[in-house]
Amino acid sequence: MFILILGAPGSGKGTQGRILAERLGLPKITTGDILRAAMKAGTPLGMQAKKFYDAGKLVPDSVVLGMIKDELARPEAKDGAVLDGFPRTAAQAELVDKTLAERMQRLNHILLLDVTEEELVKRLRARAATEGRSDDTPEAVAERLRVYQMDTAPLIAHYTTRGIVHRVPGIGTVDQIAEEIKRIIGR
Ligand code: B4P
Repeated sequence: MFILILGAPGSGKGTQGRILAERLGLPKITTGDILRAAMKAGTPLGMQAKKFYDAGKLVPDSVVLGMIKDELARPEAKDGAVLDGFPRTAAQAELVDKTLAERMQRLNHILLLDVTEEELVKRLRARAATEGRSDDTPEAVAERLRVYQMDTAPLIAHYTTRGIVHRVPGIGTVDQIAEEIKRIIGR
């Protein structure tokens, strides 16, 4: 089973993706974590990504598409995965759809975490104070929210036509939201 967790920055994709992947025994593929690790290690991917990442912009598809292809090709992901942080653009969605279709697979569920902008900003501000992530500055957060609306939110319409999008109220405790996801997926 392939499940995509979709939502604005700070909507809780990482938190809920982790819980869901553990419960279903699926690998979680998180493009943000992969990019952060690459930047930390100073690999060519990390060096290419850094200036976009720090500014809150999407790392260009020309850089990210190959990485996504490699991740989906990993043996652990052959029967399913929780996708956190991608697809995020039309080109990424096309790559994911095509790669899975070639394997006679498809995205089964899309969980759209619905959180107000006010709450998103509050959460990211709190995380900036504790973790100091380089893209949690007020300027980068504003840009990430703008980019989400412009590039990623249109994917909702793309997948809604397939009837696989579930809107999940993303405000409440982590456990309450996880329970709601369990109810929606049915396990
Ligand atoms: P990501 O790492 O994906 O970051 P994000 O979408 O901004 O989400 P984030 O991790 O911050 O928040 P989450 O929803 O998990 O991407 C960062 C950057 O990497 C992008 O800007 C881009 O540059 C690059 N990138 C990544 N993927 C890419 C791709 N496919 N293509 C191109 N570029 C890409 O929320 C977590 C926060 O909310 C935490 O602080 C958590 O404690 C809190 N939280 C969770 N649940 C909560 C709850 N119920 N109540 C209160 N707080 C909660």
